[in-house]
Amino acid sequence: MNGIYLLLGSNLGNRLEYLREAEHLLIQKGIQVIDESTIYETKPWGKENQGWFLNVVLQIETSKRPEELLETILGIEKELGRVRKEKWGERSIDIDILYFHDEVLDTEALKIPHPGISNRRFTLIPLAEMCPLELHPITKQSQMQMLADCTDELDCKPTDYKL
Ligand code: PH2
Ligand code: MG
Ligand code: MG
Repeated sequence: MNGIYLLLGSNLGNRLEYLREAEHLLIQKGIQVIDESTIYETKPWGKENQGWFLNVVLQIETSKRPEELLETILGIEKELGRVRKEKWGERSIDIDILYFHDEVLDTEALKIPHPGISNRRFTLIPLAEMCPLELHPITKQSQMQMLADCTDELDCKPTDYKL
């Protein structure tokens, strides 16, 4: 995997505005956004009775280490008023680190690559759009291969929204 990829998601309030604010704050904190996927409207995964999400993947560049990047992200989630109630529950903004080049980290606070990638269409579809041939650093599968093998069938619809 060549690059750092983040997944942004929102299913509360003005979802598009939360994604835009999150990108704006990332840039304000010195993180460069070098590519972005289509924005998708996606059926909630893991817990059904909540609103649909908007999801987008950003490719970024930063001189920060992964732990520092996580600190920045948690600060932005807080700034945008995220309240953590339950696992997989609704949220105004969620920012997850999917890949950090070929780095593998497994601590309580931070797991990279994100352990959910291979079974979530809302993550694999934008990744397959942006970097279809890049390999997962552990399984060595491409994003395209992972999408083809994925058994998740939840809707993930492209939108015309722009960040
Ligand atoms: N995030 C979750 C749980 N479920 N479902 C969709 N469609 N999109 C998400 O971003 C999402 C989810 C946990 O962070
Ligand atoms: Mg998440
Ligand atoms: Mg998260």
